[in-house]
Amino acid sequence: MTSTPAVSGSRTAVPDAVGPRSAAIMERARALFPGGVNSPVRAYGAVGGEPFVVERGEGARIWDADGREYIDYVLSWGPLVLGHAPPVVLDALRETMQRGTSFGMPSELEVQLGEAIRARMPHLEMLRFVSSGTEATMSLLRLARAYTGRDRVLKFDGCYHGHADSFLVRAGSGVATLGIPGSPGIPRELAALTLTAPLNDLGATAETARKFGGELAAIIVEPVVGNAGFIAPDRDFLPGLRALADETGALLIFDEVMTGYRIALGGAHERFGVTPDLTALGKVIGGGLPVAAYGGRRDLMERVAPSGPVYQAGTLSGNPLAMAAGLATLRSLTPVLHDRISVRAGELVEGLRQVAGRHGVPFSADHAGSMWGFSFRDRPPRSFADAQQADIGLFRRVFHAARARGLSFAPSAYEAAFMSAAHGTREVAETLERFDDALRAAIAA
Ligand code: HOZ
Repeated sequence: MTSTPAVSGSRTAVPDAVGPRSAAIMERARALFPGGVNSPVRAYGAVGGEPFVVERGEGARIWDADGREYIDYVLSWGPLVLGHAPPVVLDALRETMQRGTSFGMPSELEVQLGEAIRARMPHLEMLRFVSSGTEATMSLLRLARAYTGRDRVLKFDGCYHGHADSFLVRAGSGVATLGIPGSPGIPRELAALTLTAPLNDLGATAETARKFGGELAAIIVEPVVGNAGFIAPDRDFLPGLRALADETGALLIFDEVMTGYRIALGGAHERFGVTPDLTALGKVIGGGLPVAAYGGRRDLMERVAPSGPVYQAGTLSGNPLAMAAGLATLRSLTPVLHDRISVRAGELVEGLRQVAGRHGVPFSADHAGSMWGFSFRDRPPRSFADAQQADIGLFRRVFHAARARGLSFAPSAYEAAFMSAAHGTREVAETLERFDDALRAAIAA
């Protein structure tokens, strides 16, 4: 696959230095963890230089180990829709932990969070809590294979569905960011069962789906893509996938780990009017603690153990602290609040467009609810190939110039950004000012 090489030794690999405490902690981290990190994109492989080490967060802002402040648009890669350390979540955690931190037995909190999710997403007739998005998508694929008796899965170039073997083929997120091959360590026979098609290309998708129709267990997609940068679906794309799944007998899976409670409170089903058979959720439903879920049609979910034979289990699944954080988050995220965050995301995106327009650089930015992204190309990308044609060198320079001015963006052109309830008009205005200055510096560099 075409990919962006990791930066090393180039001019852009010498960005503004991090502070001495961050540098010292990262040196110790590198002796412990591969690349000094516990998830690859954080290592700055795509932008060069060194990550700052976060000390604390509050509202829309984070502070690093050297006391530098940043307006944060990473927001823990999506979960923090209320911002950092929201009192409502901290209170729920404090109250819950007095009664114990984990039981590995049924608790009412699981039922409450499950009911809260189903109230917004009624097509999740049954669900199962797990601890990460990877677990959710991996379990869904097993279920789809078991239900259909078929082995192949169709995914889209640049979509990332976690790091299970079957999904690391032409994947987005860290795989695209670091430009590493999609599947070392994955048996060739297994990778061969994963088919891919270009995003927003129904013709190519239909050709592949029909060619392998009788062998296709599932079609899986991020309804709004957040792992190849931000890519919105064409109007007919998701309905087209629904029709293709129906035609071939494959199950349609929406990976809403990023989009859930971001593009609409009811997710893609509400926003686009397309109902998947199965859905993966994560991030927001855990309010910053490790929670994910998978669910969908009752007749499918009843195949999951112990109701059915498809096995999946987890010691910390339904953990009370994680459930409490998720529940506090979802209860706070009213339609009014969701709309307010979405409007603010729209204001930011529009402001960034105007700033970039004044500097005369190719730029596009877009949002769906509180999920957003920008790209240094004239038109919004419609596919991973489009995203790869953006000016990545300019992205790297802007990233570092923005960081030096107190803006925290994901260190990769292939990740979406997020907005929270804590980002007010003041944060938007400060962001636009800092971005303007950063863009000026990056263009001059
Ligand atoms: N791969 C996730 C973002 N799409 C998480 C990255 C991280 O936590 O470092």
